[in-house]
Amino acid sequence: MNIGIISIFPEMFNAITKFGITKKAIKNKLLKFYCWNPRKFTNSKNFNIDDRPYGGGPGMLMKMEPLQNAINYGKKILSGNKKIIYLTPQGKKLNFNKLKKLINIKNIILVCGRYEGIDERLIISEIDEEISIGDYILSGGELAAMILIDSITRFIPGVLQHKLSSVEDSFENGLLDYPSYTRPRVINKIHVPNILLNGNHKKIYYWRLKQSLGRTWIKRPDLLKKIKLTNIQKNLLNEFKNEYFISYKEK
Ligand code: 4HQ
Repeated sequence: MNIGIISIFPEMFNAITKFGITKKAIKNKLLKFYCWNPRKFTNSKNFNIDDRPYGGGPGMLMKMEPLQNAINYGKKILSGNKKIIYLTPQGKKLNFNKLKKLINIKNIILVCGRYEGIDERLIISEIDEEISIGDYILSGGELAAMILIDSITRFIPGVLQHKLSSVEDSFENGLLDYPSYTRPRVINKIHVPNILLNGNHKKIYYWRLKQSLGRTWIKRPDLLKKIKLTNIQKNLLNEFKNEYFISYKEK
């Protein structure tokens, strides 16, 4: 997968290219990363990339021409199917399903806006899709782009060594993760659940699935409404609920 960034702050992307799984994916050539700075694609003599909005009002807009030139340059370099994405609160909300669709695209170009945004005509003529990371305002599209890149990289085959089974992987089954523990066995008088110490993998598997279901039911009931549970899952969740109500009565 190739990802091209259009941004006037390319150094910000060191946060993903120099650390962690994303760095490793680039090193192993599973992800190829490009960055094009609109400032290098200006024809004006003072390298202006912003200008005042027609009609007045506060703030500046990114000019169309440098962005357009940078996008065209990127399109020339990348071969194969492409999608030009603009990060904006106007876009469709990024989620698991969206990422799964994007992973099939060979080249993604992410346009990062600054200031009050970009000239509307760039959206009309160049942008294939608008994506938002949430209902709040950032000071630029860069952080949003990095969130998209970080989360999509985890889906690239070969990036995660421990390919989790579909039941265990959170969100693959639409559920939250089960609780996890590492040494020591007791911290602040809180014990690691005994079942995890017995080495009975079948029991552990069902315990974890039950915890996943229970947690989702408590913390994100909205997620539970979106999926169809198997009979086994329904039974496990009922067990969880009964135990939960019993422990509630005891308190
Ligand atoms: N911005 N999800 C304004 C966002 C944003 C978001 C990016 C702020 C674009 C011009 N992007 N610039 N929320 O708030 O993606």
